[in-house]
Amino acid sequence: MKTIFSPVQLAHDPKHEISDGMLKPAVEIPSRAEIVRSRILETGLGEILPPEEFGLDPLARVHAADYLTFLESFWERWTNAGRSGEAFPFVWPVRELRTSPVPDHIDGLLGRYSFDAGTPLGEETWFAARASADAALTAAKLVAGGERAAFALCRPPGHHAHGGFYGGYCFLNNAAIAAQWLRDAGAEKVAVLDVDYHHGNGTQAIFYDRSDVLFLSLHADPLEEYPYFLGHADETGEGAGEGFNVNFPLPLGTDWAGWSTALKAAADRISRFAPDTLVVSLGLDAFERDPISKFRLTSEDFLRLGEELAGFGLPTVFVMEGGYAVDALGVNCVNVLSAFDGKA
Ligand code: SP5
Ligand code: ZN
Repeated sequence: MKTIFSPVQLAHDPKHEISDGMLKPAVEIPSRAEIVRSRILETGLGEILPPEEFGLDPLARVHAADYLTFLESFWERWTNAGRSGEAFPFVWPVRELRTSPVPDHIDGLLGRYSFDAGTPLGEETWFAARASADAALTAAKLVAGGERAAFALCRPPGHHAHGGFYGGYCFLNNAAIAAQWLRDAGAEKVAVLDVDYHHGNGTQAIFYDRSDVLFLSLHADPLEEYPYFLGHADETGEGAGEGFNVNFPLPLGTDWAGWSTALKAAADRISRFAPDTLVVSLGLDAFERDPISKFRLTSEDFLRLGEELAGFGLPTVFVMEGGYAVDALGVNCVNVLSAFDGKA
């Protein structure tokens, strides 16, 4: 299958993140994309094409206009405030605090438009995030045009980004943007299956009240794992979307046996929904040696995942999400894609 990737995506190059309550080296780094790109070339998965530029309109179908303006103007505001380097929010409008009026001060803005301190925002972030979203849109367009599947080598990732705030290394929700674009291009029903180790809180929230986009997520139980505040099994959708959100929170330590049981249940739900197109939020951080995760999938299990996904028999847009065992990320990611191609 074809891969979509732009070197502009490498320009977002964070040095640190705040996680585990401490300032730590960033894990969502440019080499993640480079190793996947090398593995694609090495294995001959298919052509690697640059994204088309889609402009702001498809982003604005998913994200709030004021949020996009914040991301676009962030660096100017940050430097005008005398700041330099990567930015971290440190105060948020939780519970009784107000989200409006939106503050004028940069520190207020950072808190208003984020949900964690683990996601550094820098000079090039906006450009890299846009290129990443363009990669997802280009892959969606290829599939809408008749390709069986396409791979958006997205980075920065997207599934933690909500309509109006960033977090979890994510700024623009690439999978949601692709799913919405597919709807707008004529697909009546789209399913988004999120196999990243972490719950896809942003994607869930974006489609929570809708029945035209089915969201399913296999992830570590939020009682024990990031993002902690969304991803429970009782989140089933609301209003018209009731029954169109399906979470599979799984215990830490889950291996292929437990994970694939949930995958089968997800497959059944997708089959009943009968979507025109499937978007896979392809996180590879369920891997046994992932440095920030606690599932036990092996590199061979990612081959099985690719085969299972091919078995759904759907036009499929793969959108890369997390995965931080950089040395193995190329093999694991391309294992899914090549096994899919082998069975498709
Ligand atoms: C896209 C994606 O996978 N985002 C994940 C964001 C997770 N950020 C919080 C990381 C907390 C890591 N805790 C590791 C504990 C073992 N050292
Ligand atoms: Zn993840």
